[in-house]
Amino acid sequence: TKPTLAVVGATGAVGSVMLQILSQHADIWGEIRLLASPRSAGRKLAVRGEEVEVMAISEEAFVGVDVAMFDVPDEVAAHWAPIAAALGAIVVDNSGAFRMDPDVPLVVPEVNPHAARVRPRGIIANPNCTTLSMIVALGALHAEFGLRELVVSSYQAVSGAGRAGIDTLRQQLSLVAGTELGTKPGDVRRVVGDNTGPFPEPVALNVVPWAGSPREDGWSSEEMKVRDESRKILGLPQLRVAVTCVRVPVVTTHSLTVHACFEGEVTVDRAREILATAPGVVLFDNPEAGEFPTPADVVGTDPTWVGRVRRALDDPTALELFVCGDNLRKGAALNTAQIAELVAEELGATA
Ligand code: 11C
Repeated sequence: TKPTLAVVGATGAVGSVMLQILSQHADIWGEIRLLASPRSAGRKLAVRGEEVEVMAISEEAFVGVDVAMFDVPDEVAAHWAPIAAALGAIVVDNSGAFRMDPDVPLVVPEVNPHAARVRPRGIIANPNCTTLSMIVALGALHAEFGLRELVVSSYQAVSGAGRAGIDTLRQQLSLVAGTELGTKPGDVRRVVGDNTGPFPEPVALNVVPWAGSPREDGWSSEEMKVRDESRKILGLPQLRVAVTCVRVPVVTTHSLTVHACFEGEVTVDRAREILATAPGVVLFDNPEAGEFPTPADVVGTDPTWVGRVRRALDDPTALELFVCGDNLRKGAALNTAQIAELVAEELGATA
């Protein structure tokens, strides 16, 4: 019999992409249960071409579930994932609640698939969307060149902050459209008012050098996640990471500039070969023809797109890259689904 899957957080921005992906991928699942907060219970959502009624999360709802994909706030995951695991489900969790737990593997199937098999708590964590938007490309380069240091800046889409982030950007864009705003200090802020949603500053006509919540010494939670998670996924606990996370007025697809330093000298030709052949990576790099990835083209696609590959001018061991990845697909729903499929395969499921 095919395994039973639960999608927990089915109504969110990531949850709805999970349902699209389940409808597009090989149909390896038996029953698919959709779970969400009691507020969303009773709604009907389409998956695999059928309408399925959303149930409120409860212990009973997890009985008989083999694999559960979670996309809910950290505190909800912290409460319900262990309950689902105790009831026999293998949980694939996209919150930040378990990622750094030493008894929970943090998995990117193209980089460290073997890690998914060792899961003493019955929970596998899915990385943060910013880490995921670059790590497949970096994992491929690391396998050949040996990564020593990363310096990255992110250009993060508003859907990283869920439906509230998308709604906020759309409302702000409608307030500034057709105006001459953006020419005087504070003019955008005065029109947007308090309507900054999950962001500390207006995001329309702006860039905001902040994502997440404050951590020690001026760092943001998002920046700490990029550092901690990259180290864990690549198995490099001492990796030197410098990172600045920035929000930009893009709906979906995170971008990053990456300065990656390796153990020895690198060549652009070999780096391009690696990127062009790595599973899950598309090399799109011909600036003279105007070809490099941008969020407007990458959104809705699965791979990590890489362009602007250059060797650092002042360091023959370093590469400069520009990377884009759909933060709701590979950055969240797709990677979660890929992990769930690895587990299903281990349980003997076939399409
Ligand atoms: C953002 N990456 O773009 C964040 C959202 O740890 O999964 C995802 C937070 C997380 O705002």
